[in-house]
Amino acid sequence: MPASFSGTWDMISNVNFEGYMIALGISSNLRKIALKLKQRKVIEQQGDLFIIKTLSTFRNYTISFKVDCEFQEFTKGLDNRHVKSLVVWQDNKLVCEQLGEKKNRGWAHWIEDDKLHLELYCEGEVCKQVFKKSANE
Ligand code: 1AG
Repeated sequence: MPASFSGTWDMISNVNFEGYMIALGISSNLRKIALKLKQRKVIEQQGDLFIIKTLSTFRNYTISFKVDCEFQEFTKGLDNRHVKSLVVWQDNKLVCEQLGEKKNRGWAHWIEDDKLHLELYCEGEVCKQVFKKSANE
């Protein structure tokens, strides 16, 4: 059993978010705002059921899914695309494939050294984010 992802996680690093956003076609004005944000993840996990909230002072984004069950995702407030998403376990990694207009798009979450790791993929760009458990829990 992988470690529980549940909890509130605060961003401590964000590498190549710019490259990922360029691959998604985000405008330079929006990228400038987005780059400054300290994102927070609030995750509720019950077995294979997940609610993942990405919070910031500028915009919030929430998805909910069950592992191994395909779902339609609309990336509202991000790049505003419709994708067909599927999240699976690959060992202790939660891996999502987002099928749509953009090639090789998806992400992977895992827990390592009490930190929440996230890689975001789009058309060969990789953004690496790390979050630590919030001080409030
Ligand atoms: C994700 O994580 C990404 C969640 O699905 C949001 C993270 C980065 C933003 C993605 C693209 C940038 C597009 C536009 C920039 C505008 C606003 C930035 C707002 C950032 C906070 C919402 C995987 C998983 C949950 O953790 O979906």
